[in-house]
Amino acid sequence: MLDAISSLLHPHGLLLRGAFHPPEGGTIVLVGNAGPALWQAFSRARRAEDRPHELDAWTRRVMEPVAAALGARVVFPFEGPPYHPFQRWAMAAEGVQPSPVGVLLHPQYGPWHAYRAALLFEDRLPLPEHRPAPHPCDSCAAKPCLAACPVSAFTAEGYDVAACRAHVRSEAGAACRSRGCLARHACPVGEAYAPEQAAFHMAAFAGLS
Ligand code: B12
Repeated sequence: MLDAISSLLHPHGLLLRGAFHPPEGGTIVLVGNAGPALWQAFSRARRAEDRPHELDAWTRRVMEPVAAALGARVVFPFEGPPYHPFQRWAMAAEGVQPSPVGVLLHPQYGPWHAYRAALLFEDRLPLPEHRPAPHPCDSCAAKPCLAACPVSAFTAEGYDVAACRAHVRSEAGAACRSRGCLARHACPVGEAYAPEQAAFHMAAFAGLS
């Protein structure tokens, strides 16, 4: 079944990120992206009339038929509030743990990955055993992510969203807008999104798209 799901996702640049059995029964399968494939597939199929939420609209268009073909329900990270707990699900589904700046760190992709949908199955699908990998942040003494933010938005008290967004929208925030979050870039793990994709996500975050 997992192979069948992966094959349906592949043409759209989407990955089966992991799956788990929630206590309430059934199976939750997480779908997401890492690497350049999602951006390539989305760029071919994007529609201007979907603005300002082009990626969300594309994700629905792609995932609803996939879910129907599999007899699953599909839910999305952008539905809410209240939001579906994608980060909690991700920690249960695959070897990711929070980085000091909040985004979940993947042992291979670093901070450069995201979740796009979850397929909810009523059945308890057989799943391969989960082999936990070491969390890269545990052996990262320097924690360059914490020092890289130009407005020190990441503190012991949490993430200062207002300071981050104001900076990204300002003239001084040009590097964050064009390259993507500098704290994520400071992470030594994983390969950053291409500038065009990074700029797209930052514009959406800053309300500039
Ligand atoms: C609201 C939201 C935001 C808000 C507020 C975020 C905030 N930190 O306060 C804004 C708009 C500011 C935002 C910004 C960004 N976001 Co955001 N956001 C969300 C959204 C839609 C809902 C989060 C939520 O409230 N969930 C509800 C709770 C109940 O869910 P939960 O999974 O149980 O939450 C648990 C985890 O979050 C965990 N947790 C989170 N951080 C930490 C840190 C520590 C130390 C620990 C122990 C636990 C922990 O604890 C929570 C309680 O159990 C999610 C999508 C989703 N549905 O989850 C994306 C999501 C979290 N965002 C994501 C991203 C990538 C970003 C940005 C980097 C986007 C960008 N600019 O490129 C930025 C920066 C975020 C940052 N550095 O923290 C990704 C994270 C992927 C990942 N690798 O982890 C998500 C999952 C969306 C996705 N499509 O994948 N975001």
